Amino acid sequence: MHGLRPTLLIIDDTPINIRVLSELFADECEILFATSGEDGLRLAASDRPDLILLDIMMPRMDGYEVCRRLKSDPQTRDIPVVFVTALGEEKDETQGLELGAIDYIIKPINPPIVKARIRNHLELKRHRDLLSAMATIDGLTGIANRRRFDEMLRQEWHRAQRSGTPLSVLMIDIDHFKLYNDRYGHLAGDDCLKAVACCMLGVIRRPGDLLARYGGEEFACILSETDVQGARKVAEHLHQAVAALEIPHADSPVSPIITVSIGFCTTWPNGIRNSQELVDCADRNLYRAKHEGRNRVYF
Ligand code: GH3
Ligand code: MG
Ligand code: MG
Ligand code: MG
Repeated sequence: MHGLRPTLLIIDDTPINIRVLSELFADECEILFATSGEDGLRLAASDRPDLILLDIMMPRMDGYEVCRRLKSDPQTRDIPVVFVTALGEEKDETQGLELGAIDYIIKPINPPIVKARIRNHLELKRHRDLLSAMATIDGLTGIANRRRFDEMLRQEWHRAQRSGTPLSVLMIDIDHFKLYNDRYGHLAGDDCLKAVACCMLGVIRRPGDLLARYGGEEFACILSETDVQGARKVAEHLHQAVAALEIPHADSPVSPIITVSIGFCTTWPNGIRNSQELVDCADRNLYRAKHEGRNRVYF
């Protein structure tokens, strides 16, 4: 969804058809169009529209083939496709729906009905996008959750393997947080987690990097294309930024304010063979940071 208005991609080789459909939706959608299947596929991949209106009879590549390709590409698979076509036989419609289209509209169209149907499909799409966004967000802090972390780590691991660039993972754990809850109460503990997450998010701003709540009072961070020196800078920045919040923690044995311990690991030169080893190594370093007195970075 780009901004507030959904984006509609119209693929049809006949310009007058594109015009009719564009005018029908111009007041509630951003309109993209293509006059060939090939151009339509390119636009679908680059602009990720919310819905595609697809003609069937087109030279070179017909709408069925376009739909087949859209549905076989992970990047475009989830975009709902609605056929809008003059082919009105039962076998045509069956084929369209079997290819994964959510609807099949036969020309000449009835504008108010088409408008209402597409509006309903867009509403469903909006709900689906919202659900999938919620499935990757931590409910308390609003940052990415463990599921999102695992998913992105897998992607970044493969990207780093392909490009030969380093990849770093940081594990961050609040020091003596049980004592904080004991002293200030669980609700204050929740507020503290939110403040720490928000503050660290202000540090992890580079596109391609990710800060996630890994569980409880533990956070994890993926730094793509980042070597040991780069990761160390970020870790120290995070460590200082949390301290700068100056959240009182009167019972902490290491400091009168909330602090974090951070362990990190970089793929190279540590001979890391897979993404799990990278996390395990960062976790071992976090353990060492704790063991050596907390409130520090270890790598
Ligand atoms: P250490 O310095 O070794 O990490 O000590 P710690 O007390 O932080 O670690 P420990 O694992 O013993 O305790 C973690 C605490 O974090 C206990 C748990 O109640 C608290 N915690 C985990 N998740 C939440 C949460 O969502 N809200 C609140 N308020 N507390 C949480
Ligand atoms: Mg046509
Ligand atoms: Mg802790
Ligand atoms: Mg912990």
